[in-house]
Amino acid sequence: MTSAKPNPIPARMKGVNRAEICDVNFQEFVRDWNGHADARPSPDEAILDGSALDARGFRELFESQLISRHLDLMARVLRVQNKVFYTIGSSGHEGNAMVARLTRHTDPAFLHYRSGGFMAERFRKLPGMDPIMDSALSFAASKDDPASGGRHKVWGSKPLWVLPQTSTIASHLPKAFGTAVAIEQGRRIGCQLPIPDDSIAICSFGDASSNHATAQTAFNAAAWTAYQKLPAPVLFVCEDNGIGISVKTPTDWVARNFRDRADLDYFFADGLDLATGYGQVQAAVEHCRRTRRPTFLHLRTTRIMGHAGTDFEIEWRSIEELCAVEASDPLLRSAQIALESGLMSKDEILALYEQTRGKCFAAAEDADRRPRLTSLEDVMAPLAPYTPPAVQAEASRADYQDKRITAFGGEARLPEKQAPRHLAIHINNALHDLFCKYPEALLFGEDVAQKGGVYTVTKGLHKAFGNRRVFNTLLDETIILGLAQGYANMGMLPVPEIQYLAYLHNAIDQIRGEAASLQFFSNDQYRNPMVVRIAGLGYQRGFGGHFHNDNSLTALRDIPGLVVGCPSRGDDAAMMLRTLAALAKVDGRVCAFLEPIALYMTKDLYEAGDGGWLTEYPAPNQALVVGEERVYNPDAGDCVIFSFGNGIPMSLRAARAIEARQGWKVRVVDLRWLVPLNEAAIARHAGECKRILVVDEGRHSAGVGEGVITAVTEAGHGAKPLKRVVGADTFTPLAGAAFLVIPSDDEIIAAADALAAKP
Ligand SMILES: Cc1ncc(C[n+]2csc(CCOP(=O)(O)OP(=O)(O)O)c2C)c(N)n1
Ligand SMILES: [Mg+2]
Repeated sequence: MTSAKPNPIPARMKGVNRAEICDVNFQEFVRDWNGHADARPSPDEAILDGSALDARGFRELFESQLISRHLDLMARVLRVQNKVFYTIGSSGHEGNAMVARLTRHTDPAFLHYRSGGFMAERFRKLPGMDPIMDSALSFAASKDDPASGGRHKVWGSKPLWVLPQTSTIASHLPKAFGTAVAIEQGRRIGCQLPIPDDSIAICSFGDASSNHATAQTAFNAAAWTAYQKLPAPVLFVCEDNGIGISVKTPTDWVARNFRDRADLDYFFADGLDLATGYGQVQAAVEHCRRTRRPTFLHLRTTRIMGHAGTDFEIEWRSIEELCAVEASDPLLRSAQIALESGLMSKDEILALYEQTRGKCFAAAEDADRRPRLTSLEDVMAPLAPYTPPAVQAEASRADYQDKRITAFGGEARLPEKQAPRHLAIHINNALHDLFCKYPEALLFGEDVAQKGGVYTVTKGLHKAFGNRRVFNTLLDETIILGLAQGYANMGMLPVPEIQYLAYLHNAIDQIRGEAASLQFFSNDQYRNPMVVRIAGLGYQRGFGGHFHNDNSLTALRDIPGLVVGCPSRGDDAAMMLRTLAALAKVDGRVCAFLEPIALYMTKDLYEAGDGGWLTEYPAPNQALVVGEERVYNPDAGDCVIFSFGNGIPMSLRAARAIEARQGWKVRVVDLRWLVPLNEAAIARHAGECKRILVVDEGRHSAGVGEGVITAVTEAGHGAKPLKRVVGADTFTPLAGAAFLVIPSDDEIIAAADALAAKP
């Protein structure tokens, strides 16, 4: 008896360069094929018996697959020559081209980095576009890259509605869900959508990514929505290749995890076989478009050529396993279909293969000769557009008087005609105004609707503007911010609320990595303007602990392009809100409005009953200038106190005491705009005053105060007597102990004493 031995693996197959091996495999497979070929089908005939795909469709999909493959092969070769700067490829995933074929170019798409086949196929939807050259320019980080202008290798296109993604896995799912919801909501609030009303949002991702919290929350939110019979036409496409970098997904895990989820409708499609998979993908797409329900398309793929060019799989996987994976290459199956159906001869396939290779290399060489980004100015150009005159004009535009009169219940009840009020009331009034001014504005978050927010700041808005514009979300900050991006993508003005600053942090990537980066990575072709309201900072009496008194805004300070405003009084808040909304509308900016909770109800400044912190409501044509500080006692020059938020009333009280103790005249500067800091203004005040105090209610490390002192020092005023009064590097404890960790009036006065003691 002879025992069956596995065929030995030929030496050629044991090479390190798996791209080269897959390349040769394809050619050998075609050359060695000796099956039966049917008579050539006509273009409208099914490519194989029983297939939903016709011959014309197959031929085009096959071409898209080959484009995607050769872009990968080209990248592997030219990376080592420094002509290409990205090698994460789509090889093994090319079947995702079917999803593109079966959807429209106006269905917004948020793509996995392996969705090259999808991209190549979507290019067919508009005449005159060149998938190879456009992609090559992105691979080469060329300034001419139509997607990102050379800032990253992204799948992106303005005309094709592919919004470029970062490579943080799963981070795009919440905004894809948000976009799906926005497609429906836009119509309901009478907002003209930039795409057809029956569009769906598409979002692709890997199997490992499907486990990520950010992905899971998007699935959950979609199901939560569908459960309530609300439409959420999002097509989640899980490109399941069974592995994430080097970690295998347990066999059948994706099916097991998603097949039976309530209100997330599961479809499977074989992405390795166009003839079989096409009808399966079609069923999923049609279901999503028709039912407007969240749909999970489990697309079988494989991963060949490793995670990226730097992943030498041969070092950590057995050669047998590697060869088995490579044998499942969907391009081999496509070649087989082309041959068996009689659609193409071996020579035709090989010629198409080489011709596509030639085009990819030629495009890459051409791209390499194009200019790259060579100046910092160029790099940053789309990051934070700012057109001051237009923003100012928009901020002070007050052509909605009739609507406000209705909203406030009559001319006599307009807020500017009322007695001075405190911060919470003015924010509430300003939000009413904002909603009159922008019919496309939406306010949403936790408890913001009927209850009017935990501090009643949004009270009355739900009643005045209705469910469709003011609504509670499910309890998830990531989704709140994902929704915001979706609404913005569809042309609305989202005003999401984060209930407490402490709860921003679990979701901050939605601002840091996603919203704030869209203009950058799309070369300002896509914008997701929004005004995120965040209640925060410390000093609350009788309510508290860390989570309601988080005083660290460091996480917001270094987000490129973000604008953070923090009003300390009601009139500033109203005018700041108008400016932030204008900045969002005019320049597409992502803005944060940090509301100091402890000042919401503050009425007095120096002593009980003085009403010193009440302000008049500014008429709707008044707005702040971005970056402009408020100066108290501008002629004083003995000492300047820089501060913001709660620090302002404290500093004003302390200034009075300091004037009495030291005989100084004290200037107090409310920075108001915390990101970016107005360094020129800080330098000017520091230059005009003899001594400098910085009052920062944030933490000792990495707080706003550090930025102020840096600006002072860099402007050459570092030698002046200077002191910082700042919170401690600790979490905030409960009850009265909270006041031990944050600055107080007395500490400011003591700091001035210390300055006075300096020569
Ligand atoms: C939030 C986050 N964590 C980690 C990574 C690093 N990373 C990049 S791709 C990847 C694996 C993803 O696997 P899968 O979702 O299956 O996609 P595939 O690459 O297999 O197509 C990891 C861990 C990342 N990009 N983002
Ligand atoms: Mg995977």
